[in-house]
Amino acid sequence: MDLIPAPRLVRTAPRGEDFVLNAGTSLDAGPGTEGTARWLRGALGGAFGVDLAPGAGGIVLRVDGGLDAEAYRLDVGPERVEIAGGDAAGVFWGAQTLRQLAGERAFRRAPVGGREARLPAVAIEDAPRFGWRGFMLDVARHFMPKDVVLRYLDLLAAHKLNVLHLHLTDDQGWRIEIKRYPRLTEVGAWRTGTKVGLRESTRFDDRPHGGYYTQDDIREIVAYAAERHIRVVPEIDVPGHSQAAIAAYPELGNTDVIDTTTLPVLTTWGVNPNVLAPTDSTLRFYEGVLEEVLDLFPADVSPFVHIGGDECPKEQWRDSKTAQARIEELGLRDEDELQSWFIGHFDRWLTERGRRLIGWDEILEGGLAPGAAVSSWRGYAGGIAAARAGHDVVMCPEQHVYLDHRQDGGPDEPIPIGWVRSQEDVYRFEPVPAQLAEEGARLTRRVLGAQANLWTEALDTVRAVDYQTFPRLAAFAEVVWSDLPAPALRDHDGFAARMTAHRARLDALGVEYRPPGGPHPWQRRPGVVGRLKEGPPPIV
Ligand code: TNX
Repeated sequence: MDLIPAPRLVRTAPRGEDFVLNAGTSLDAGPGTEGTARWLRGALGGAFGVDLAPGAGGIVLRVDGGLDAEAYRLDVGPERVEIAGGDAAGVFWGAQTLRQLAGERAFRRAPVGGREARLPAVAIEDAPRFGWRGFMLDVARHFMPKDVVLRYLDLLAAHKLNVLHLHLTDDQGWRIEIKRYPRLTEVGAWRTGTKVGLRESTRFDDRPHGGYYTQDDIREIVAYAAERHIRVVPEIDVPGHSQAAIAAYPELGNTDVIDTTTLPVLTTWGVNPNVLAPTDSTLRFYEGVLEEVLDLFPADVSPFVHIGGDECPKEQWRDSKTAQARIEELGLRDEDELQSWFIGHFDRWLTERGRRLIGWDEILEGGLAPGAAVSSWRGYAGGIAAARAGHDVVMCPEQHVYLDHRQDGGPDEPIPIGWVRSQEDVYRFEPVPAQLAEEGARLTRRVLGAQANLWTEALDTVRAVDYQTFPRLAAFAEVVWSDLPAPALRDHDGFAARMTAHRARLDALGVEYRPPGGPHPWQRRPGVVGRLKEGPPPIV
């Protein structure tokens, strides 16, 4: 059956009879399963040209309060297929497994080779290891049209991932319409050109790049995600990575240090010294932004709001009389504490509105705000420190799950970045570091889950995004969903064997993953300079 991610328990019936799905198959959807019924009719209805009309027997969907949240049972017999989920999400994850049982043709949008599918007789019991099974897509560095985001939501659902973190703002672009500040998108959503490659690369295209999501686009994305039991976590990055906003509203920058009116939306990459001014007017401006963000991302869909906090160089604050006056007035020790004050402000502001702040692990520096959760990206250390201090953590160490990093050490990888992280490396990623596990369940529980992050400095098309993301996201999905043993004991050979069937599913979906033998000629980018890190990544 080659299911990915692997379920906890699979019992096959050796002489059991297959279930035949065809035009006569009915769908019996119990209370709370209507969304999954809609999804099944769309997916299987398209793939096999069947109606799945309401009726008894056939495919039966039920919520069963006796099961845990997100857990499901799937029973396939000759007469009926029953999915029982602990909640609506559990039923939906069961339906994803059902689709895999129906074969690769179930991943196409119209029938090829007949309007019938055979599902093997089987009994499955399944539940996720973590509640936060995330993927971050950087739509700021290269904008990805709305359709790409919706397609990725489908791909996440197919892998039982349930969080999409959208990196919506950065130096190189602002991607979300904010009605009260129209220049954020009029000016901030596009740049005049783009540096091709990283660091030492001297190549620029002279091609304008841009795009943004209207508020209705965002509402559609959020609703589409919710229908698939995926939470969308918006990221508005402050106080660093903000040059697109400063280009639109120069008063947001450190105007007593540089002439911010000349700052363009950035066309290059890297850590950027042009950061927000730590003033009351900047805070008010971003409260205005966040008010609209909260309206677009309702609390029940997305309690967490990501405010970035990463890579904020402090030179301008050191040189700024205004920033220094602020430090003195607040009785702070240094610029790190000033950043902590900045983040703390939004922690309180979000908490007052029933939300939770999450930020990159730099928000630990200068003191972590009381309600904050941490995306631990520079390694495990930030996450461990945060968990010990009683904070929730999402593990996304760049040493393991940065999907912009190259998949192979050979010369053919397109614009090679970072360390070599193969499918097998990702398969052996462990979200709960030994130090925390040893300290017991109280700390282990602080690890909400993990996230694979895709930064797009070098990825200018959905094709390039597919290449970096797959097959590794499938390995990641199994890490966060399945009950795998310790990394060294994981059966990667077995996983790789199942990936043969899974690649056929990805082919049917039209995903341009990296082939096991290396990139197709058209997936290479000969001559474009990347940014390598050599050797095995240090585990920190
Ligand atoms: C670090 S991860 C960044 C990003 C870059 C990424 C490239 C993080 C919070 N900041 O701005 O895109 O490295 O790998």
